[in-house]
Amino acid sequence: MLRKSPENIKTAPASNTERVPPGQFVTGKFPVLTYGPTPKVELDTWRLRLFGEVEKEVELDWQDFLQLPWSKIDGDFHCVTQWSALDNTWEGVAFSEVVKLIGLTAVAKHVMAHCYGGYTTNVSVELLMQPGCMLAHKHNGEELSPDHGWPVRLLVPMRYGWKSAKWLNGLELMAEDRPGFWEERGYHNEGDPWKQERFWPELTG
Ligand SMILES: Nc1nc2c(c(=O)[nH]1)N[C@H]1C(S)=C(S)[C@@H](COP(=O)(O)O)O[C@H]1N2
Ligand SMILES: [Mo]
Repeated sequence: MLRKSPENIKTAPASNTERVPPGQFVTGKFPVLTYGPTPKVELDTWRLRLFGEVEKEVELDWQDFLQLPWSKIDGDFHCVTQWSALDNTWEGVAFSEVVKLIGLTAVAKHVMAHCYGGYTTNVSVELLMQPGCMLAHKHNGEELSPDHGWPVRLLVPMRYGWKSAKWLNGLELMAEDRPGFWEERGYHNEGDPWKQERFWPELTG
């Protein structure tokens, strides 16, 4: 399950090195990568829980979510299994807009994303506040398909894809960092594709 040695990772074609992080290969498709089955989510029972180190805990239903300010971003998507899908557009609600609803306590420094199906992943508040990080509902002009996280996935374009949690149903603000599903199982805590932060440093040497 764990791919460890950087020696085994071929570098991307030279012409793409500015767009494509080292060790990645461009695919024209948008593959599905999920651990386990696609959970069944329905809009009338969909909820997004915003909790933890916040001034006000909030639970959004679908109508609440639709009323938040929406934005659109362009971005590339890099999976740690080495495929990169370039030129995606995403539409949804910026994490920074969600923060306006809940307010952060002084010690809120980390976020655990929670999903239908039980998947989790951790990201820093500092990173999520950057432009491009959003709760996405549309990909390339269309609603996400069920396999890609419908109705809402987290999108963290500057990290490997496993940080972009599908079927998002909670954001937990935390004072201390905690590893999510893959971060507990050998994936790097940060996951910056430009630094090839694929696996725990102790696995790659
Ligand atoms: N809930 C959930 N989110 C998830 C995953 C998952 O297994 N469950 N897989 C992650 C991984 S490893 C990647 S690369 C991307 C893939 O997104 P895609 O299936 O839309 O291409 O989703 C991420 N988000
Ligand atoms: Mo991935």
